[in-house]
Amino acid sequence: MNNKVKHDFLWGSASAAYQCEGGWNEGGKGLSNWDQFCHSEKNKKGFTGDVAADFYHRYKEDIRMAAEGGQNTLRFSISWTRILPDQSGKVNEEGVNFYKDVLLECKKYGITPNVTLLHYDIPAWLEDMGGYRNPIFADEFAKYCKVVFEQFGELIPLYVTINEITHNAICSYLTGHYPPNIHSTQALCEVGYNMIMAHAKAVVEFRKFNFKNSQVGIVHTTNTVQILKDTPEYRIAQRRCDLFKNKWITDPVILGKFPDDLLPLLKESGIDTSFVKQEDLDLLATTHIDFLGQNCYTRTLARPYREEDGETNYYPNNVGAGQKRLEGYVVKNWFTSDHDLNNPMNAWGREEYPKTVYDMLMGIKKDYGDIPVYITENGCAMYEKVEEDGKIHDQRRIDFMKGYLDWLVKAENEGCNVKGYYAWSTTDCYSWINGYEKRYGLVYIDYESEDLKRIPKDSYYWFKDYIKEHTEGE
Ligand code: BGP
Repeated sequence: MNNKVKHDFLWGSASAAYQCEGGWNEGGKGLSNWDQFCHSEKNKKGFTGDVAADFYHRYKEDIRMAAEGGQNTLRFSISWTRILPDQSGKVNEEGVNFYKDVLLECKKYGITPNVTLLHYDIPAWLEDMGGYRNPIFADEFAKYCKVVFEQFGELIPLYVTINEITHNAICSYLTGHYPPNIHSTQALCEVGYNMIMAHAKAVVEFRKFNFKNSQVGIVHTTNTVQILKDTPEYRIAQRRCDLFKNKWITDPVILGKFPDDLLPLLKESGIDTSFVKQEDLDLLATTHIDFLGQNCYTRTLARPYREEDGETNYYPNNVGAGQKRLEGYVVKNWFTSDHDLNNPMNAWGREEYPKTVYDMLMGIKKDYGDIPVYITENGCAMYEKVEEDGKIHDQRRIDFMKGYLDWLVKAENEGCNVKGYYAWSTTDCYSWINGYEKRYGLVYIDYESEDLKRIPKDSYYWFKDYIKEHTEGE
């Protein structure tokens, strides 16, 4: 073990259009579902992404700072409605030029762009037609992706179709705290299925271009599922939790088919699975991804479901310190989340468990062989403020990142095909529903200041040193 990753490892940080761009109604951009939701009375906290980190106007500064922080890659997303503002399909040149400028700026510093086509924000007009739940979503998404491939081609070497299908579908259609605020297990299944098909159809479009220097993948958030007791009941709960959290995404996108035990279990749970079409399954079987992006924050602990756990739901913590209930899931007759209270939790009730990155990478190797993997997000949520010396001393984030990164380096040294790591997030930004108090950035943003002043945190400098010390040939 040399404690270093290969010389061409990608080291960087990540963001998403709605969370960092701002400029919500500038440059010919159309309305997205998040613009619509945040401007409606359903937005109880009142925070919006209207300005966010103002990346739309300050991208040069942010890209320069990332490069100066030793990063050789950046992950960001394209806002669908900046490219196609309305249903007519007419391309918005101003939007295209904005992303071309961003890509040029990356090139200037030798930064490899890793670009997500859909990170939670879909057009408002499509949302009004049923959004992800309407099967036309898959075709509309593929049309938009085709335009992006045409416009940017090999300027983008790493294309991600969709960010976190599971989390997005669960929050939007099960818990219902994300737009369109629906709570229905039937809808959750339909939406998940349509998103997989949207991904598959986008991959079909991508392959038509025969790019030599661009690859396509998807970003999933794997929560490695573990159990605290090794009994047959716990192992059944573990498998069912793994199906619910991971395998219904990773199996179809990597192996081209849904797990054999999934549909029978859904039917047993009263789900009408008539939305599954043979022609879709045939198409899915022909698609494959070039790489897998894995967002990695924590693991999931599962235990057997009990009557008193109640109905299927996901309980997020969007309140932060003070909320008593820990983050977790109940899936009726499948499993319920378990908790190991000996481990540290963040203020939002999420377990911090660094070894999960190692367990996850080993699990992928076991189940899917040597598919290239990028850790597309990993980050530590904190309440933060500028200290008297004008700096942000985020030692807790440094300890968090060091924990996860040491396990990542170990996995790479032991033969896992992990090729990159992205800290969430490049700068502080909007956190879905939580607003701006929940910070993740390597760079602090003073939201009170007129010019949204950027201040690199201690973790920004620490990350730069870590990259140097842990890359071969540095
Ligand atoms: C992931 C999302 C990101 C980001 C992150 C932190 O699920 O892909 O967009 O938001 O989680 O989550 P949160 O802001 O809810 O704490």
